[in-house]
Amino acid sequence: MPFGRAYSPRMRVFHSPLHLLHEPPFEVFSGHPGPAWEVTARAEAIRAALAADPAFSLELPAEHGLEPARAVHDPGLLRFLEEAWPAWLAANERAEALMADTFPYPRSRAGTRRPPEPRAPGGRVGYWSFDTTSPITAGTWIAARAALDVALSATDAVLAGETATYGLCRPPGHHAGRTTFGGYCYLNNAAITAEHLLRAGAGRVGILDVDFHHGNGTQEIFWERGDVPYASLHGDPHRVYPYCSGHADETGEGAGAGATFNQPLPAGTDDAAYLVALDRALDWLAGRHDGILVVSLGIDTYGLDPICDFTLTAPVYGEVGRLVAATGARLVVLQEGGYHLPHLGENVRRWLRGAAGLGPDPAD
Ligand code: OKP
Ligand code: ZN
Repeated sequence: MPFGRAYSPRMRVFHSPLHLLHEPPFEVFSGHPGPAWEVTARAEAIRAALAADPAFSLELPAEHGLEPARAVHDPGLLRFLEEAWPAWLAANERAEALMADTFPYPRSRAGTRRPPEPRAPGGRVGYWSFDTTSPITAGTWIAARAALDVALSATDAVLAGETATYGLCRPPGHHAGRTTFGGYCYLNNAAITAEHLLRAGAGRVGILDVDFHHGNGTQEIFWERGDVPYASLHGDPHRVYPYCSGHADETGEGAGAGATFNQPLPAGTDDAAYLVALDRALDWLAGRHDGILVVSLGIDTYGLDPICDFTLTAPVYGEVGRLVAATGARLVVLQEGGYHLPHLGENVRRWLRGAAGLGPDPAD
């Protein structure tokens, strides 16, 4: 195994100020154009909470280039994300954001040929995206690449010997698929991380997705693969976004048959019910990986989250972190969602303190 032994007394946290360049001005959801929920203040709140706690050391990421992303995403998607803003700007002098109005939906052209990628930026964006919550703005590509560098730097630290590291990724990643972006996500940080670990010789890499939403992109990327088992607990897609994936009978196909585990949960899921579901997910993952878990960490399971409907309380995050670390796996923890700004940083801090075996801060 290519792992080193460089232990740090403090948990290494990676973050990048470049996320500030991604400021989606709006999203369209449930028929309403409204303010974006995925805002810069989210990552700033998390960074501030961790910076104030001596248990964590904050570091900037190292640049990794696009090769790791190419191992997961279609080169056409990466090319589009890179070119989209300049092309849109050239065609629209006062452009605020780029978002699709048309999706080349496969069923609407059944029996006809697969359409070529459109040339107009306004058509191209629908070719590579799947929803109306993820505008592209001037700094989106830079921020998405920085979030990936954050994830990969956290990963390299684990490969060098750390037991658990945290990547403060923004924008998040688990909704982005091989050929599609959406759900506030442009590059799938967790999936690229898992692939990066595989290529470093880590053996099978498990992904535990505890964001409120199903990680449809991550599931799709590893659907037919047995080397990256994916377990997710999330709001039931019969009720909530992303609506079309995350049902319990989705378990993978081909070489990936049985390597996907979904637990859809009802509205109002509380701490006790959540811990039961977590226990099942950890049981399922046990023995399916070779000692490293990538965690897609969402705090949108919180009772006060403005766009989700579980009722978790702050102390449970410490317990979840503790239980995940108690599996004995090394952890690369990557930030996904979480939208109640006043408590977001504290809840992430509790999770990570639990994972570091520290228990809650006596000041809490
Ligand atoms: C991203 B992540 C509800 C807005 C929902 C889409 C949700 C994307 C979630 N008012 N918008 O998994 O937290
Ligand atoms: Zn979420």
